[in-house]
Amino acid sequence: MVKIGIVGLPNVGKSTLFNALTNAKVLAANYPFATIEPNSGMVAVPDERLVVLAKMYDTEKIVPAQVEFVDIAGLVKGASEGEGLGNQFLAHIRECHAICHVVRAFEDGDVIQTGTSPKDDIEIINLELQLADDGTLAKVRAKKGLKESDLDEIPLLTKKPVIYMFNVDEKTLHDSAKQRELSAIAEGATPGALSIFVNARIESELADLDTELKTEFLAEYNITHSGLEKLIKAAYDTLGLQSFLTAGKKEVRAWTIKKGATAPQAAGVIHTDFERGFIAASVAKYDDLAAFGSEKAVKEAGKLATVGKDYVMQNGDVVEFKFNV
Ligand SMILES: Nc1nc2c(ncn2[C@@H]2O[C@H](COP(=O)(O)OP(=O)(O)OP(=O)(O)O)[C@@H](O)[C@H]2O)c(=O)[nH]1
Ligand SMILES: [Mg+2]
Repeated sequence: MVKIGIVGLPNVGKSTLFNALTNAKVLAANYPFATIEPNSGMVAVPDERLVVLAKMYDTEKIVPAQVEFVDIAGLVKGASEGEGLGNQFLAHIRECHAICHVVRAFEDGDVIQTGTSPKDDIEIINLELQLADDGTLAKVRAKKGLKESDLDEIPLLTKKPVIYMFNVDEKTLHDSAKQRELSAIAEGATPGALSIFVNARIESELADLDTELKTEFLAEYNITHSGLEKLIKAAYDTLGLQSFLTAGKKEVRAWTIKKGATAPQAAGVIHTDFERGFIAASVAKYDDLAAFGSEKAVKEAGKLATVGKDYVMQNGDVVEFKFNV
């Protein structure tokens, strides 16, 4: 399962974002270091296709893909030397696949500001992550009998893909010039990193609502995609992930695989036996299913393909594997 660690300065809205993402109601408060113990929460990856397929296949059970989020204490300058609380919890971030770096970019005189500007704030955090990695490497090097190549195995923080999540006010949410400016700062700090823009407070206030109501309220703010959708999309893109689907009477389900994975590799995500005993797969495109209304109709239109072991999976493939075990 994909695991994403949330980092940033104190009081920038990390826990507020965490609550918006997971609806967990952890303490988010207007003082630095509100978070002490790390929070972790699992979230279903939003995927409307599952609902459509469940209707089509008359299925009760929908099993979405899941993502785990980890929220830790804010990091401060000097964290690597023990300043603040965040450093001791970086171990939790080390286990993550990607980092969500939350940067304050909202104006609110009532909320204590621990940083100075998005650019400086980002530099402080990235320097602390770098110093934490240096410390880890030094510790490992000090151990006798280790080869330099063993160092490649260490899960370094600075090697993880990072997504910059700018916590913005309503104005900035619709100010594309300002967003370009912030993206450029992120790009300067981490070339190739994706930037997303979320108003964590609005979204955390809507966290209780069911998806439909939430979508409606977000639309009132002219927000077309929730922070969760944006962050998960960015994470999947950065990590080179995609999903394929299985659908039947028993369940409709989304599975996460690497882009470029072959049919047997995809089968292996369901069960290692499926990969070993892979014979073929029958693949319908989700879009065809949605257009034709049923698997039968897709088949009659000649759009149900049987693929072999070299087939490279595509996003939205609805698959049935044939295998022997
Ligand atoms: N105006 C405004 N305030 C926000 C926003 N997001 C968070 N806040 C406020 O900022 C304060 C800090 O939020 P937290 O989510 O606790 O921040 P944190 O980054 O988890 O802080 P630590 O755990 O102390 O590191 C709270 O008072 C929030 O209500 C936002 O988008 N807009
Ligand atoms: Mg917090």
